[in-house]
Amino acid sequence: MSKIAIMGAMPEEIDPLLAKVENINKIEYAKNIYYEATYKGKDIVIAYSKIGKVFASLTATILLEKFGCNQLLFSGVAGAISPELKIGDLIIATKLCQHDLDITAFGHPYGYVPEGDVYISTDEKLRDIAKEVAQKNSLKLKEGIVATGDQFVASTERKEFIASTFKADALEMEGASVAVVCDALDVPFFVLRAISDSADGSADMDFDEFLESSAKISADFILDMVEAIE
Ligand code: 4EZ
Repeated sequence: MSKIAIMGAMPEEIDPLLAKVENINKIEYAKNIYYEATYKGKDIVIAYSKIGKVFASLTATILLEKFGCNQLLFSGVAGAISPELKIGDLIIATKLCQHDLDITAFGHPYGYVPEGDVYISTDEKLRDIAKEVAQKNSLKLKEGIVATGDQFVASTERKEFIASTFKADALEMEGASVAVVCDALDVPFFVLRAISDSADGSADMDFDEFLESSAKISADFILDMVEAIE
C-alpha cells in the first residue's frame, strides 16, 4: 500500500494541504509535528521541516524511516532564475544541486563532494504524473534544474553565479537535501515549487507579498497529483 509523504519547509507551505485533507492525526516527534491524514482514500503524512537543508533532511529521513512513506512530494515556493518564470508559475525539478557546497579549493567542481554527485534526479514517473495533471487543468508547468542552499538569495550577483555555475532555473533552500535522503534510501521523490520572487534586490519584499498565494498554488497542484497517483 502506498503511503505518500508531503513536505514543505514553512507552515504557510503545508497549511493549504491541511485545510483539504481528511482524518488528520497529529503526532509529535523529534521536536516537530507530523500529520497523518487521508486524501481521496490515500494515506499521506504531512510535515513542514523549518527552513534550510539540515532541518529538511531530518524531516525527510523521519518521514521515510519512522513513518514508512514510500514516496515523497515536496511542495513550496522558490525564487526564479529563468526569465520564463513569473510569480505564481510552477516548476518541477528534473534534478537538484547544492549551490553552497564548495570544496573548490581542492580542485573539485562547485556542488561536489567525493562519493557524491553534483545533481540528483527526481522520479520520472512522478514528473509524468505532474505533466498529466498540468495538462488536465490547463496549467503551465516548467521542468528545470533547482539549486538549493542555506541562503535566501536576494542579489543579482549571487543569482547569476548560481545560474551560470549550475544552469539552474529556480532556487530554494531544501530540495537538494531532501533529494540526498530519498536517493540514499531509494525512495522516489519529486519537488514542485511555485515562484514567490526573482531572487533579486526585491526578493524579500516579493517573498513576503506572494508566499501565501504561491504556496497555495503549489499545494493545490500536489493534492491533484496525490489523486492521480495509482
Ligand atoms: C526556502 N524558501 C524561502 C524561505 C525564506 C524567510 C523567512 C523558498 C524561497 C527562496 N529560497 C523563495 N525564494 C527564495 C530565494 N530568493 N532564495 C532562497 O526554500 C524564509
